[in-house]
Amino acid sequence: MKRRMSILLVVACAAGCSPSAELCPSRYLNDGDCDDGRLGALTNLCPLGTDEADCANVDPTVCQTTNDGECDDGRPGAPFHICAPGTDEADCAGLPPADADTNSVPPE
Ligand SMILES: [Ca+2]
Ligand SMILES: [Ca+2]
Repeated sequence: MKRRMSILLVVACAAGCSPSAELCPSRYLNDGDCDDGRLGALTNLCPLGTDEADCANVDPTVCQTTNDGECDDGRPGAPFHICAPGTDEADCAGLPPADADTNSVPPE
């Protein structure tokens, strides 16, 4: 029974492991780092809302990834959006400033 389940998981993953998978890999659960990509998270390795144990006490107004060399505050051109607009100024200096008016509203 156990063996069959693990094979099934491998097949399902091979068919399409994508960021939209519903589960956070167990290695990222309860590791003390918020990994589900919400504002204030340390990483976005897990789908939003799947790392509740580690993310419960995260302050969404505090960027944990400042000065890591990657812009994380979701402004236009930023590769990541795990920090509130304007909170990763150190890494986002070369990009246009975050604009609260247009930040979360896609064009059209
Ligand atoms: Ca975690
Ligand atoms: Ca950063």
